[in-house]
Amino acid sequence: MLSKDKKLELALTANEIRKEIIKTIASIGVGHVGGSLSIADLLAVLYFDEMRVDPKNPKWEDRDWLVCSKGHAGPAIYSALALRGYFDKSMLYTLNKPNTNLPSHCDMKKTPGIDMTTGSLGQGASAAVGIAVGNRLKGKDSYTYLILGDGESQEGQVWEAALSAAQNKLSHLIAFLDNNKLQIDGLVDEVCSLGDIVAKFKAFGWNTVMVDGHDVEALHDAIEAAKTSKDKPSMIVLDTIKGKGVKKFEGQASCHNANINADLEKECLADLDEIEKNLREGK
Ligand SMILES: Cc1ncc(C[n+]2csc(CCOP(=O)(O)OP(=O)(O)O)c2C)c(N)n1
Ligand SMILES: [Mg+2]
Repeated sequence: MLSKDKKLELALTANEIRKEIIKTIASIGVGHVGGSLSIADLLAVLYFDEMRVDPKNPKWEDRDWLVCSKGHAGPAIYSALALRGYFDKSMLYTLNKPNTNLPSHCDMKKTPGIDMTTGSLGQGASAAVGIAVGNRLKGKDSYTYLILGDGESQEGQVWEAALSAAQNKLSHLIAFLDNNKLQIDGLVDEVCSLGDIVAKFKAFGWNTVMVDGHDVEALHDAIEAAKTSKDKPSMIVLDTIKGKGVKKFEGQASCHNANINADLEKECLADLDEIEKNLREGK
């Protein structure tokens, strides 16, 4: 459970992350907006509540690690990192521009706070397993967090990693599957359905639950429960909406990699301002 104040604070932070996602993508005119907006609530809970990190010392040996395997959601991670104080917000507006340290997909050699380079779908799952094994070998109690897409989970590599995590009893690996029902070409169910994804991860030997991925309290509670696991990795399946927060984008396959011009930016920010107002008024 979260206090009422903390719940409001995290929901407002998620909304701020969404605003930064819109502004940074609008600054270059195009980007992976849909799958960035769908994980904003998760990132608020991770970076502003659950994760043991030090923004002034991003490589701190005792930190918790985050692998965003759906590396095209870079703009979401960068927005969260900037708000958390890893770097100045002004850097966000270099997104994907020449010589930037914020390429559209996550790059651990460029961005403070990025723990693994990702973008080739599926690979982050194996990397997270390796990081979790490595931290355990070093005697660390750090958690490794992993964010997967639902379309991404059609990759065979995700399931090899899932087997390996269970075999190695990686209780400090906590994964999230952003079940926003859409991939590039349309509905995941129509392209190649994941079926009963909760049952599948359970069958692979993971603690598995499904939660509302836009409810900061449900996310917090699920992560706290996952932290009590003794011998299994945990998979928290997030019931989410691609493009969450912007009326024009919500549930639209076309928001995967969308153009945002100045007019659309204003429209998106107006939607998010309305959400902020409602949150502050307790609606
Ligand atoms: C191995 C690989 N194949 C294809 C791509 C191109 N690609 C980038 S994002 C994407 C769709 C991913 O869908 P999903 O995981 O559902 O992402 P989200 O809805 O969260 O944006 C694809 C096919 C890639 N990055 N890597
Ligand atoms: Mg998806």
